[in-house]
Amino acid sequence: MTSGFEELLTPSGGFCRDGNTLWLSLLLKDDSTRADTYGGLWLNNADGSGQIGWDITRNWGAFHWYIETPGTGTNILHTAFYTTNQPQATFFVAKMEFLPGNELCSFWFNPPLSNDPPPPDYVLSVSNFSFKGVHVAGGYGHANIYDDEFRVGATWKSVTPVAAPPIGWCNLQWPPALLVSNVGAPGVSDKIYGQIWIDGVTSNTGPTPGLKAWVGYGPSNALPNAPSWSWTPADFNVQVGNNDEFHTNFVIAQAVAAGVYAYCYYYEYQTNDMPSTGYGQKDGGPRTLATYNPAQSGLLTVVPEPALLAGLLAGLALWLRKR
Ligand SMILES: [Ca+2]
Ligand SMILES: [Ca+2]
Repeated sequence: MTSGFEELLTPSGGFCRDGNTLWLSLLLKDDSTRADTYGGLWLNNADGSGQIGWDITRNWGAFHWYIETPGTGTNILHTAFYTTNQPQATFFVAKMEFLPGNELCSFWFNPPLSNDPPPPDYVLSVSNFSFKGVHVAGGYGHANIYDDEFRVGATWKSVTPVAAPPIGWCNLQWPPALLVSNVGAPGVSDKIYGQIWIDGVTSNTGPTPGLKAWVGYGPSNALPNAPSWSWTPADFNVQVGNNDEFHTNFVIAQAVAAGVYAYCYYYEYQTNDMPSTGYGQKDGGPRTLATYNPAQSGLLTVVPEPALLAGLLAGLALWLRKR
């Protein structure tokens, strides 16, 4: 808020007097691998009686962001955005129109950044309320719930950041398939390479400040933002023309079941403000969750050691026979 906000206050000193509109935004992220946590952002009732209006929260036992009736555990909205153990943060925007009686609240999850708001993801009538503060909440177990870049303003533009330059192209460079055994000890895969191009940015020699990459693997029938995917940070490897190349290994814990998994790269370029992000698959991208193509992911086969040995012996026998 800049000036004149006193005019927005109710007689009891809360936001907002009827007839005003308040915008609010923040980044939410949950790195916890545990289900027994909760957290998010709550609005504190202006009369001091706890939370009111709505909460954006992650509830105990669920890996999604919710909008909740404060203090009741009753979900008003249940979003499709998984957040656990993922590098992705969720960008949340709320518009609160304070009206006589109930308020009209509109919500966006990961909206595209633009000069004007896109249509909201949800619009709700919320019981008459005003608030005096916000409560960054997290608790139970070992909560790793992050709130960042909290903004309050009078317009969409004042609470939405400027996006970083977009990712022009990115991929999973090599290899298209991997075989790892994790019996007796965690399995270490071959190096996995990925390349990315951001116009006028990655062409500078060496690593790009603010550019990060991860390699993830998970069930081939799940999108890469599902909590069943595991992510490993990748390191800058080498400059390849105008592209930055990253690389890293997977370490496959012994507990990971034998089977076939998908893998891909995820890139995030953060300047001052909103990061630009994208998934890298075999045929290049960037891909979003909406355009992610399972057929273009890498194929990771986790095999029990005896099978790997048997496969190698079979290959050797075939090779000997061909000689
Ligand atoms: Ca009202
Ligand atoms: Ca570079």
